[in-house]
Amino acid sequence: MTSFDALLPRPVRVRPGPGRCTVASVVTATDPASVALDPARLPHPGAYRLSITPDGVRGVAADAAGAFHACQTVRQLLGPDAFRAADIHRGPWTLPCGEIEDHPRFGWRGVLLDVARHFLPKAAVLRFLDLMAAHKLNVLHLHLTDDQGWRVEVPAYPRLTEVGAWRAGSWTGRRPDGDPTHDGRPHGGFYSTDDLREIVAHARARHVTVVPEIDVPGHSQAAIAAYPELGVTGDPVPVWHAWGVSEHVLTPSESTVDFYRTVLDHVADVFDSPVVCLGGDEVPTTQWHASPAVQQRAADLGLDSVDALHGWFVGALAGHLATRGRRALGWDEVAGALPPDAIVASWRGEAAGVAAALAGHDVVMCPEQHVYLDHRQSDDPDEPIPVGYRRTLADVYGYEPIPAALPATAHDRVLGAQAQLWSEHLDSPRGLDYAAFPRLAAFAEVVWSPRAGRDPAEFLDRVATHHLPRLDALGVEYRPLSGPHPWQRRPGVPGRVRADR
Ligand code: TNX
Repeated sequence: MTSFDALLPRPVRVRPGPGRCTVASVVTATDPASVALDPARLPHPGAYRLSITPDGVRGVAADAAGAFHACQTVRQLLGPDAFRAADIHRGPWTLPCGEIEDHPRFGWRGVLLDVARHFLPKAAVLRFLDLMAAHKLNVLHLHLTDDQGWRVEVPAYPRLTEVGAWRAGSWTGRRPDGDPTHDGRPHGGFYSTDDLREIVAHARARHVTVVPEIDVPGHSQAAIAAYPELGVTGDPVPVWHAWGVSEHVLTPSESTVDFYRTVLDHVADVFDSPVVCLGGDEVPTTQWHASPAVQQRAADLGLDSVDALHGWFVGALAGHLATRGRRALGWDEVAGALPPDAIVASWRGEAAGVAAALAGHDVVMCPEQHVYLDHRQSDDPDEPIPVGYRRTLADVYGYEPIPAALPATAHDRVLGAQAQLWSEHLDSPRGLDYAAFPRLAAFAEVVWSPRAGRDPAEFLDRVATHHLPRLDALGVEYRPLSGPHPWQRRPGVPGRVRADR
């Protein structure tokens, strides 16, 4: 029998009462239409209240998202079987009586899915949205383009997906005695416009915003493979199969910027998100420095150096997004070049986020030392492809999105935080489940629940007792709390471990 102690993320306030309430079915108990909207009484976006008595369930919400959150809470209170699609007609279903008052701590409760390094089939994206919604997460940042793949069909430029979506091998399956750069196993895939519209609609129905990312002017080798004239040399290059940062970056010509204006027009047509990410991270400028044409371009634009073309490029496209009524989001490298209303994603630690917030930007905190869920979960030698900083479930639970160095006057610049699932090593929905869960449950509580009252021991116990059975019912292949599971081992595949901080 479930109690309010089972809820994850933990609500703002609970007052358990006596008895239980019997409900006819999971479907009727979790129908948002049974939740009254009363924004005057609940001014906090996404807020809801539940009152459960033996006579029934009454819900009040600030808005449609709040009504949806109320239903997610009721679903958890019904018990893990409420997450089994086949069990919805099995009863009787009962709920613990009492009152719940709840609202999110942050408005941006994000997850980045890198569908560029390894393609994630559409069905897996839809399922991931269901899992996000069950955890009250509300922003899916879709990293759609990179050196290793271009995943969004653009009608004006068919080669982006005909060529750019496919590569000759990947990093994941390579053998210690084989080619060090790839495994010779072709990989690829892309989303059609209809697929993306379906993903957006599925997300919208779950109160999740899908923020698309078109990464420029680095991380662009797949686009250059499709259209070599987008590159600096004009020479043909393959879609990249290695992991790292490719030297093949976009050339900052007017025609390349125009190409991307057309791409972004299409993206703005397909995605309803008010925010579009332009990337801007990790841009090697070696090719620019070596090119007289690029040097001339920098001079013509009145820039001090070719390095300044990095910010200029992203700024030009941010300006274009503004003409389409969209706000730009950029990785912290380009913070200085973004328009004032742009959002900065602080990934290289917290300092960049603090600086951007003090400069007047809204920020999303996603420091790689804390919330990169592609990074290893322990130092166990059996941990699948051990990369990055070690971050355990308890570590993620201990993350605090408001940087200690940020003055209180700027706290409201922190829109929230974002967990990141880069996929250099995550080549299937199963691998993704393993990296994401249960750490994403810890992250969900970090961004939803009040900071006060966090108790790591209680949380780990709640995960083990109440949340893993829910994930089991949902068919999530999470990493066991006891340690890495042998089926996820990749013997011999070397990782890149970083000194823990
Ligand atoms: C850094 S976060 C990257 C990604 C990699 C990731 C691997 C960011 C803006 N850039 O391109 O996939 O590290 O953890």
